[in-house]
Amino acid sequence: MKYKIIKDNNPKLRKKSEPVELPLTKEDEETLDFMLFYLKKSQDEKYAEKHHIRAGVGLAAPQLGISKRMFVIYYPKNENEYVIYQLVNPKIVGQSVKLAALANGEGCLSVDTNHEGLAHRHYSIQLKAYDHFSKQNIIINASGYDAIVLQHEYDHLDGILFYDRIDKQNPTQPKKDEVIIP
Ligand code: K3U
Ligand code: NI
Repeated sequence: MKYKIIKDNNPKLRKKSEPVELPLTKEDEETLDFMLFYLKKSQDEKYAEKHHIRAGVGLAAPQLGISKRMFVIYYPKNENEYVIYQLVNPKIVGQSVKLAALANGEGCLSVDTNHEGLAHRHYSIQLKAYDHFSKQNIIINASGYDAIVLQHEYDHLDGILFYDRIDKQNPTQPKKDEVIIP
């Protein structure tokens, strides 16, 4: 297998990733397409069980040991729509003062140990990127769960893991006016 998800004991996961040259090379396109394929398959219960993989809603290139600023997001928005992005050189250009965290904490395909606690993030963000899925530059205005997933993946590009954002002294204490997402 050409691609393998690396774990948090691998120092590559802690590196700041490099910007990607546009237009994309065939190799970068192949990586982005593999990441989308992987996420789709990971959400197919039978496939995931057979191949011993965990379900994920996002995957960043550094998690494959590839130090490039790209990540992919794939999850159902409602009964007939999916949130699908294959983002290249994303940049967060705006963020709310208001914070948010998932009530049950976060998980990560590169982290096998349990890290309980609130991972504090911005409640809403504005992000600019080139999207390989729609083949255009896009601006995403996201809030709540959508913004949390984007920030989790974005963090991977800067070598940051979700448990870095948990207050180790008070792991379950919300910040002032923080939105706790069920
Ligand atoms: O959040 C996860 C999930 C899986 C199936 C259904 C619903 C949710 C699994 S963990 C996950 O998807 C990470 C993926 C990672 F680590 F590769 F980046 C992304 C993520 C987890 C939690 C909050 C935000 C993003
Ligand atoms: Ni992760």
